[in-house]
Amino acid sequence: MKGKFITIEGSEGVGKTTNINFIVDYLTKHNRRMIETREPGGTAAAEEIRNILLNSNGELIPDIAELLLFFAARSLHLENVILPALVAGKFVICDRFTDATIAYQGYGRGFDIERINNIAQWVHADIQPDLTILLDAPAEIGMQRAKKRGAIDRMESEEISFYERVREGYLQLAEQYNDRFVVIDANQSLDLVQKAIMTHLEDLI
Ligand code: Z5A
Repeated sequence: MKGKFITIEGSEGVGKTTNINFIVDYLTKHNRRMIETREPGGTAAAEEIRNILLNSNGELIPDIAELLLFFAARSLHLENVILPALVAGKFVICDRFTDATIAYQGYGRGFDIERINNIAQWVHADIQPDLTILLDAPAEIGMQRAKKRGAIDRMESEEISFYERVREGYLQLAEQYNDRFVVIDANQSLDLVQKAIMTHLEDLI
């Protein structure tokens, strides 16, 4: 792969969207070719799956269906968008990837992590991000920020303890894969968050 795969992770409301805009601006100023994309989503069919996952219109989505839908969307996204961009030498800036499945479906819902890793291996073999930026903040801070935006979706309707487990899961992943993860305190000012992100981008480019 000639390109670089950058993923942005964190519990809800930690500032992923805000900081992805910053990363895109930074890489544009440095004349890097890139695509910006997200999970679940990134292709027409994967966006339909996103819609099912986030707005099920009251229909029960069993946890196993949720897990498999995230991976189905990921497979579509990888084949149609991520891999072609990486092969073409572009930077891929992706809002969430498999670390989110381990944090949310593994630590959050309680699925066996080994089993999730086996499905991940099946879906994307050895494709891993070159850099994963984990924006870390206490769950209640992220929830307060997210709620200010208005209506909440199905995945945003859990108890706070769920998002606390998700945060803990992310921190464990960051420790386990410290060769590609950087953890940034998302509870500090946006200016400081972006200075920290810039340092890691400089290293990467
Ligand atoms: N999910 C899953 O379960 N399993 C998977 O495998 C995958 C996903 C891939 C969709 O994700 C849901 O799917 C998500 C996880 C699950 N559900 N949850 N919960 P998403 O990424 O599309 O949605 P999200 O996690 O809910 O992201 P978000 O709520 O859109 O938040 P964000 O993008 O991280 O935050 P933001 O919109 O940039 O910022 C929120 C507000 O905070 C905004 O007003 C900012 O101006 C403000 N902000 C940001 N940074 C700061 C600082 N530093 N200080 C003060 N204010 C700030």
